[in-house]
Amino acid sequence: MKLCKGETLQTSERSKPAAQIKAHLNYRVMWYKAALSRSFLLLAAKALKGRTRQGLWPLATDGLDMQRGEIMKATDLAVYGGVCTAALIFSVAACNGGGGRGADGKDPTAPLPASIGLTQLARGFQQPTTIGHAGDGSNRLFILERAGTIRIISNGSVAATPFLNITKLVKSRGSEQGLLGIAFPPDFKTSRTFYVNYTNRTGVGNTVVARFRVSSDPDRADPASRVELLQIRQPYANHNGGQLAFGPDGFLYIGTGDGGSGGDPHGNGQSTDTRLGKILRIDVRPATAPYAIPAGNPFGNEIWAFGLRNPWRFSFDRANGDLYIADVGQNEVEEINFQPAGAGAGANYGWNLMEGSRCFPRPGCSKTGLTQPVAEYFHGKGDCSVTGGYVYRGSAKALQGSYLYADFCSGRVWGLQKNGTRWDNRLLSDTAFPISTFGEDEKGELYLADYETGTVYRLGTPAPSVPRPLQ
Ligand SMILES: [Ca+2]
Repeated sequence: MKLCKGETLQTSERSKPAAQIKAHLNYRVMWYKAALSRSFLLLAAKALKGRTRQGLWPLATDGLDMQRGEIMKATDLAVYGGVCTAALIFSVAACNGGGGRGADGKDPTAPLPASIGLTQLARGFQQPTTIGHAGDGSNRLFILERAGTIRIISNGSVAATPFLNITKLVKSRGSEQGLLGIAFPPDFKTSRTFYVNYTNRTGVGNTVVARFRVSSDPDRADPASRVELLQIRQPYANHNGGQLAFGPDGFLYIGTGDGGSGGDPHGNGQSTDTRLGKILRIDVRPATAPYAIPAGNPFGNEIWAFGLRNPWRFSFDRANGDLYIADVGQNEVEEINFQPAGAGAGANYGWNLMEGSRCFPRPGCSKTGLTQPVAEYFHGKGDCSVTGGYVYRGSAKALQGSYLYADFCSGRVWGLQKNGTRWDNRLLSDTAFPISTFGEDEKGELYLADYETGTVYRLGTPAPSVPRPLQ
């Protein structure tokens, strides 16, 4: 285990998990409440949205006491945000887009689409956190459930027996805790190993990255094969990151949150002596045990990039290796960060000196040396917590080259696209559910998960409308 300095375990857990949506939303909308009648808003909520987010999991929690009181309906936030003036604002030009890369034919980019369609693939999952694939030709999807199980979708059917069940190892009491990430290495077909990220039952719930091996049955992992690669002490229950992904360099990348509470009280995001608030990069190839620090890591430790608050989801563009990091904001700003393939070692994404492109917690910071997001949006219109996605490389030509991402609270989905030095962005869908994660399959098709009902959808272009027959 390679603990960094400054990772002392704290007992003053200020952030509690239950009903986080209530405290989280209350914090952000209390001034709305003061100005507007609750009864009016609830009526308006029912009329306009009809959505509820009871007992759900806001990834942008901010260290308030989450234990007490009622669960707040997200309709409240949707309406408060809609009625009030906190308009969605992007730092990018909201225009039609078009052109872009693709001259080499490797990463074709279509103009930003006008919308997307969703087709239900499977349902019945319990709080799905991650959608992954093994890259072994089986085209199975692996759905992680927060409490600690992994279930397989094969040919559209959900296997009755879980691929893995580690609920006894996983602490999931806090709404941001649980089994949070999976990655299959490029050599999975021969190594039959894979990696998971979860919070364990030590302290408030430490972050663990562990390796498992598949049993003789390809649809069953061997729970006894577990090898723990690293463990990171968590001072608070929230902001655990959780994403795992192998980069085009073959190294394992790990997203970690700032340790939690609110405002990053220990300054973890800006410290290069802790693995909290980072994108980590380690070499897990068989010759190194439990892992090695790759040459080229900027600080000689696990850290690849820093200044992150809670990079719940990040992904590599399978066409070119570009890295997209969606970092969940504190009070006002959700952001998308970008690293071109081959660049970005040691990038500082600003937290907790900045929240998005704004100085935090007040104006007047020095932005020198800080990498600014390529896109951001403010809370409001129901938006409060970004769920990063993927650059679309599936079969729908209209979606090619668009980075698709969503907001957990509002259910809205956007497309983002780099066109030269400009980033174009467009709202593509306003779904009625909380989107906890996106996922790719082996062929590059994209999926997303409705956290509330446990439904997995496939993304594509909208089905053509059927003309109504003449009367
Ligand atoms: Ca930032």
